[in-house]
Amino acid sequence: MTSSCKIKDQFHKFFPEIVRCLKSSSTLSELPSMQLWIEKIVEYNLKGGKMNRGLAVVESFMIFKNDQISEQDIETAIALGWAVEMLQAFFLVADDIMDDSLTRRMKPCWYRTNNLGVKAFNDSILLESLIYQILLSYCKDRHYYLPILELFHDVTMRTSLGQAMDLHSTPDPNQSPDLSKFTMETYDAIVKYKTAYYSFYLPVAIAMRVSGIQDERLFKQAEDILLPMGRFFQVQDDYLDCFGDPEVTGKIGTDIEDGKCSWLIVTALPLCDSAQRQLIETHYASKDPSSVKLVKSLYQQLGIPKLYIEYEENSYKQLTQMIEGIKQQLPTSVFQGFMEKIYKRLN
Ligand code: GPP
Ligand code: MG
Ligand code: MG
Ligand code: MG
Repeated sequence: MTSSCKIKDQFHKFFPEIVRCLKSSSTLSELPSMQLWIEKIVEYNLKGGKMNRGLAVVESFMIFKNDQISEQDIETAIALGWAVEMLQAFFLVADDIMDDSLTRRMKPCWYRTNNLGVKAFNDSILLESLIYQILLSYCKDRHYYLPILELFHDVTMRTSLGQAMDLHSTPDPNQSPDLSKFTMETYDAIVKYKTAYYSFYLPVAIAMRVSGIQDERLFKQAEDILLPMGRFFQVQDDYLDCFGDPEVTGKIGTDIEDGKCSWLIVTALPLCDSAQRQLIETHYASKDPSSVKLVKSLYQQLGIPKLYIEYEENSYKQLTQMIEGIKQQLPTSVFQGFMEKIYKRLN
């Protein structure tokens, strides 16, 4: 087994331990039915994904620490990786309600199961609270407990600000979209906050804290690479929402229907003539499948798929150069490893 397969295997094997630990918390001792409910939410919403974020905590930690690692250290890093996956589950349960999505990880979205509907909103709060149970159980006495706690709080705030900007850029139901909101500047702000901090900066920053790194300049240098990498990842997500295969992505796209400020629309608008702009005014943000089809064929006509491939290749080169630029200060394999996982991804 290669070392990355071994880490993956160890990470997955630890999941039942996390569930056991959460169920046995003293807060739940008088609530057996809630122990079962928590097990059910966690099983449904933490499994079946790529686990890139959680695994990145463990893989980065092992690189930062190099060879002086105890089994107990690895276990703590794995538990923190699961805390990041818990944060992700919290966001996804809530995001799918807000985006009116249908499927996630090849299954119906959680809010579409068990007759939940908006009641699933409470489960997203439960998932969030479980992050802090994991931190308490696995690192309360460590010197990095407080910095990591603050990191989760800060990143949650930034992500919900990004989500707010994402939601505010979409039109009200049955209204035509305000196309002046769909600029690259707005897009950059949305995706930096809603995706990059929690998906890229958070896992690496946790690994740095656990490895004992305290120099704030190093955190800044890591952030300067990880935020653009997060943007790159969200551009891919936007592309796959429209042109990906739901059998591979595990989710049916909704960005056109929702009227999202996506990379595709902000790239398309400056290329439109007035008739094409009118088509977008009329058909963007409509749930009608024939409208969605028209917008997709306009994207094709404007050559958006080709522009996407160029963007992906250029960004990869640029990010690789940026990673090279910090090799005296931070191990490049942390960043390059993350990059290789997402370049040319189809899911
Ligand atoms: C990705 O947006 C961003 C998130 C999932 C963060 C949500 C934040 C909250 C505070 C709830 P997306 O809607 O494009 O993701 P997906 O395509 O996976 O639905
Ligand atoms: Mg969504
Ligand atoms: Mg969303
Ligand atoms: Mg998306």
